Amino acid sequence: MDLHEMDRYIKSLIKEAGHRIRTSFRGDIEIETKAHVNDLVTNIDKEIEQLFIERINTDYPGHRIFGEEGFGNDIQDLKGVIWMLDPIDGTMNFVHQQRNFAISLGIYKDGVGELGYIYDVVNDDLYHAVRGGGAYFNDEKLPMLQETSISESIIGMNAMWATPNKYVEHESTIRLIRDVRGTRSYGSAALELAFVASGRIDAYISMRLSPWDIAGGSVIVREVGGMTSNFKGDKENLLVQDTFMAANPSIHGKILSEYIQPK
Ligand code: 2AM
Ligand code: CA
Ligand code: CA
Ligand code: CA
Repeated sequence: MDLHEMDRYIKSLIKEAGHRIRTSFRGDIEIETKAHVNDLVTNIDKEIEQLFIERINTDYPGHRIFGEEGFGNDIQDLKGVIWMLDPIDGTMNFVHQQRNFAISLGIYKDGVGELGYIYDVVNDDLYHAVRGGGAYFNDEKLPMLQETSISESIIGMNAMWATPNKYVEHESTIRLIRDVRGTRSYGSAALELAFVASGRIDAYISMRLSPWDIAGGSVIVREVGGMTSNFKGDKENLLVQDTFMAANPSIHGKILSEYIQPK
């Protein structure tokens, strides 16, 4: 597998998909709900996933595809090469705001993240990384994350963290909200991972994410020295939904041990 050849191929495919999404704003978008009334999906999410699948099947036969909308393969193990794709991460933002969403893609070989891409479609900003080759924001190499502290940090999290919930003790997470410099909630896990990698926020925590939400971003975050795990501190399992955190290495352990008490 020639990673650099694949990298060029993927960048071109992602830009083409992004162009299609931007063009879709001029037409009608069909919105449906999935698991619940606020869990949205559109015809564009589905079309973009199908575009990737057609291209991958033609140009990379033998590779498997794990996509959110379910048009890819039934993935039960991580053997071989798997493209983990979220065609639109932040569908609610896509529908309501026409911004703050991304295409998210991670390429894994035998369970190891080799390539990662997050494309902020509206801003035409591509974050990417090749394992061992550093992470990039467009053509700019991203620096390694600098040491920071909880009191100087901005944490990406949503408002559920301040409410009673089934995942964590919310008294502890309210203490985290008080102790940090600020919180942000962008509504796209992939973009929040891109912001951790580029140092715009210092951590991102989520109670429930799927493999395609984090596959690309984890590769990018790790290339700048960031840490990724579930709330138990274990490496993420790319076959299941789980809790997830990505953070600057100087605060990752502290957030887990002092502020997040899984139920
Ligand atoms: P999505 O837009 O691709 O569904 C904020 O909602 C973030 O959580 C988004 O990245 C969203 O991805 C993700 N997410 C994961 N599971 C979700 C679910 N069941 N409902 C809504 N958002 C979900
Ligand atoms: Ca979704
Ligand atoms: Ca998603
Ligand atoms: Ca999605």
